[in-house]
Amino acid sequence: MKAQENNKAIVLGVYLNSQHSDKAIFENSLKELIELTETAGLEVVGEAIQYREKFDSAYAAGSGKLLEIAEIAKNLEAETIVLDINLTGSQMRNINELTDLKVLDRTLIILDIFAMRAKTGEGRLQVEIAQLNDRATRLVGAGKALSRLGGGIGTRGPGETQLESDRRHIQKRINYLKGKLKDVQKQRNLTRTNRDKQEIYKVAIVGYTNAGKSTLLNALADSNVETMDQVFATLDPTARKLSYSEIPIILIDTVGFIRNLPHQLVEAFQSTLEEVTFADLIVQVTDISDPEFKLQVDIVEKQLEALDADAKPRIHVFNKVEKVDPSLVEQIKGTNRHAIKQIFASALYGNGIEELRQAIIEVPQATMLPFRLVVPYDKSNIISELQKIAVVDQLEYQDEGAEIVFKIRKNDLGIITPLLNNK
Ligand SMILES: Nc1nc2c(ncn2[C@@H]2O[C@H](COP(=O)(O)OP(=O)(O)OP(=O)(O)O)[C@@H](O)[C@H]2O)c(=O)[nH]1
Ligand SMILES: [Mg+2]
Repeated sequence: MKAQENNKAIVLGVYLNSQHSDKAIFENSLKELIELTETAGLEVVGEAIQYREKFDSAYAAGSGKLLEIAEIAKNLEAETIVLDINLTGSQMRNINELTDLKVLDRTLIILDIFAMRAKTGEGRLQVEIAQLNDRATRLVGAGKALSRLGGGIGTRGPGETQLESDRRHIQKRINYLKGKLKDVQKQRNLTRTNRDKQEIYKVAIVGYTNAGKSTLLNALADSNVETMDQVFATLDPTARKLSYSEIPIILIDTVGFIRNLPHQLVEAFQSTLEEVTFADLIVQVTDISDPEFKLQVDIVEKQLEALDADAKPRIHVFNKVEKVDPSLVEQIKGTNRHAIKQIFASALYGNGIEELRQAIIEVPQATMLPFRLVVPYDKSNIISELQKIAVVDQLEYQDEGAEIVFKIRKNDLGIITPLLNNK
């Protein structure tokens, strides 16, 4: 039998007495890192916390603690250590030389999950750029530590040759990939311009990873986008039409947010995240059953600010409501001052979905103007023109002409004014 690659890991969190005011937040971050590590395909066989005043410049953690972990790792046959700190290249090398363990951090783990999940050409290009940028910043001092990671985690994506090459080589490859990405993005921009021309209302579904965004999209669009009980199931923005709406509305599923999202990923995924920047309405999804949901709301809030999307009209969906005590719902009501509306929903079981659909439809309609006209029969082309751009509520044929009751978007006033004057 072929020897299995060792994928056992120990996770280490370093608690800074000076920086971490809230221990629960620190512990949850560590818990999340363990889940991320397992998602990336490692088996977490041990976890450790070290309390310190500040990070050690050479090792991040204390060398004594690291040696202790190296010993435990030997007993548990683990070959990898994952730290909940972002390490510099030389810290990685030092830890590697001290412990003889493969060294990973939160950023490398997240980058690896993204590399695993990226399915489209655009997604793959974006992840590879992020990985190369990450590698370039750690190159100084990393020595062979980076290349000694070997196959598997931390190296999925760009091949071995890039690992060994210098910064300039990496930069050349980044530029090449960025060029290719530009070509792919032209197509996305074209699609967006077309939607803009047709004045299709765009709704971006955003939220923490695993909040239920794709499940919600499926419920609203009767679609079948992949959902998983795992982080970062969705990387590519997927667009679907909102069902049961007279006016065309496009829902766009987006990549989930997470605390300490590596900035290289935010930069590389800029074009994907632009779907949020260009949206007319934001549907913010929060998993209310997560004990940490308030922190998740804060993180999403910050990301929306960074994307310049925090002033857009917003509906806040508190999802997985069937899992929580109704008293929690009472507590939360009216707490998001950014949102036009808060809706308590269960995307999986359908609660709140119709309320949400109506709320989404009402936003563009609120900026629509109502009209009532009687169109003489010799001008009936006006009716067919109106049917193209308006929401027709009523059409009745009377003696003097056709009576039409309709709503149009304010932006379309320019189109219909000549029609009306010409009547
Ligand atoms: N109990 C319950 N589970 C839900 C609900 N909505 C979604 N889920 C589950 O939550 C998990 C994550 O759902 P997704 O829709 O994939 O979440 P997402 O926000 O798209 O996640 P990423 O794309 O990974 O960021 C899946 O296992 C869903 O079945 C809900 O209302 N109640
Ligand atoms: Mg998803």
